[in-house]
Amino acid sequence: MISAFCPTLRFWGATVLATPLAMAHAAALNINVTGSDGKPLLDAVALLDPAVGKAPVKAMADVEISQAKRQFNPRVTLITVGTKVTFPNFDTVRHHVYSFSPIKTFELKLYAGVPNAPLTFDKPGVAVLGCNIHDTMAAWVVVADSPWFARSAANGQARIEGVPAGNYRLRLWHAGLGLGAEPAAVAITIGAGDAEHHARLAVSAEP
Ligand SMILES: [Cu+2]
Repeated sequence: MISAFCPTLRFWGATVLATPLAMAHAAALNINVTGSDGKPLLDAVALLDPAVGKAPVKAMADVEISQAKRQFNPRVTLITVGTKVTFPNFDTVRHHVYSFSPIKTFELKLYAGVPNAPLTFDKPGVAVLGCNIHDTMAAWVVVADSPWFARSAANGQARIEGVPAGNYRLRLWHAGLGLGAEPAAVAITIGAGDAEHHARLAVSAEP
């Protein structure tokens, strides 16, 4: 009995010492995202909002959307409100990056290298980026107004860590859904342990 009990005590001692008090009951939400065909979906975005009120967010540092081989990299960028983004061009051709999206309308006129000033994304939502010269170039910037978010990997898994116990609404987005076609938010309760959620999105092909 004693030998089984002592390691537990040590485990809890280490956990409490290493973690701020407010995070003591934080857990993770694992989301498994598939498309219409049931296969794992890459680059789906999961945002967790408190059921009541808003949680403060901090701007992120050193975010870059580059252009190389006439493509944006990454294609989907997930940032918090207030984050500045730079758009370095590593191609020898010039690009002309723009967005007509209401959350961030801009134009970086025909340029090579790195434009002088980064752009600040100060409203939540999704901005669709294109290039005036190369029609096939497309990228998306998802701006989160919650500190709890994740993007799915190629295996369809997204993991939101450090979520305090409580009630939340989970929102999901994917570029293949088209504007305004996101599924309704889902109620999620986070307790002491990690939670799991499976979502099947009406996405039939990569955009
Ligand atoms: Cu271009």
